[in-house]
Amino acid sequence: MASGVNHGRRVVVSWVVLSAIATPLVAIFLGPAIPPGNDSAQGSEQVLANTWIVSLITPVICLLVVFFAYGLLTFRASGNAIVDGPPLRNDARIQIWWIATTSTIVLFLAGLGTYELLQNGSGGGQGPSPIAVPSGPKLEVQVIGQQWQFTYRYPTLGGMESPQLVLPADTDVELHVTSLDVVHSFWAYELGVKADANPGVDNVAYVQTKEPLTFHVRCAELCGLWHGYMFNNGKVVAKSDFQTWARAAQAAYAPIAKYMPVYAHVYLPDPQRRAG
Ligand SMILES: [Cu+2]
Repeated sequence: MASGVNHGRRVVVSWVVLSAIATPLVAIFLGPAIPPGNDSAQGSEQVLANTWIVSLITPVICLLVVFFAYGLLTFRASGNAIVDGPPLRNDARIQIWWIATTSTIVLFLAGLGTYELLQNGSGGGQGPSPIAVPSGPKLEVQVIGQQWQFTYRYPTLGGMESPQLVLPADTDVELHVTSLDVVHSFWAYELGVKADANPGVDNVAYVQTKEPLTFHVRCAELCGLWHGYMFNNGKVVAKSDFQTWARAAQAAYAPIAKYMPVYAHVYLPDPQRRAG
């Protein structure tokens, strides 16, 4: 423009000011409020990753908003004049800056995600042989999907089955997720765990519990007529309460134990014994 106004500087200053205000607000108030919350180690990792992501994209969004708003307000044509400015092409400095910045952001987030995955394993299900296995002892619990409820088996408690997922607090848990019929998805929302339950597949997911709480379990894969009713509550309880619960549940389970298949990581019908 002939007015001598430095539009580029105005845009940059507005962008820096807006970003300096918005980014801390997003990092402090929005990021930590994003689900699933801090009720497990994996949940906390997801909250941390989400906080980084929304904080890093805030300046990018601010730039787009400022650039768009400034362009609309400043270069608005008046009257009936249809005038176009000179075309702008290829600013090498801006292109290099843009590519370097966005590449750095993407690589940083990939590095952060990989580091977190290797630290605590994933609550997302990593197939039968996970790359990232948390160190230390783990309580094995099997999640079995079937139309239309989840049941849970505890191999360290004699292969006992329970209709409710009960876990001890402050414990590393190794979930083995499978299905007896169609594809389901085990989703323990507050624990930050969601893993596909496929027939014939042992899908391993990890969760490190924290404080006692009641959490929601839902099926997250359309699995038939009553999919919408495939939910119940699970519980994280104090370690001593877990022992008490386990003894009571084992006693309740005892009469049907002899009808149950031996604990295994998948349960498929024996093809030699098909009824035809
Ligand atoms: Cu379902």
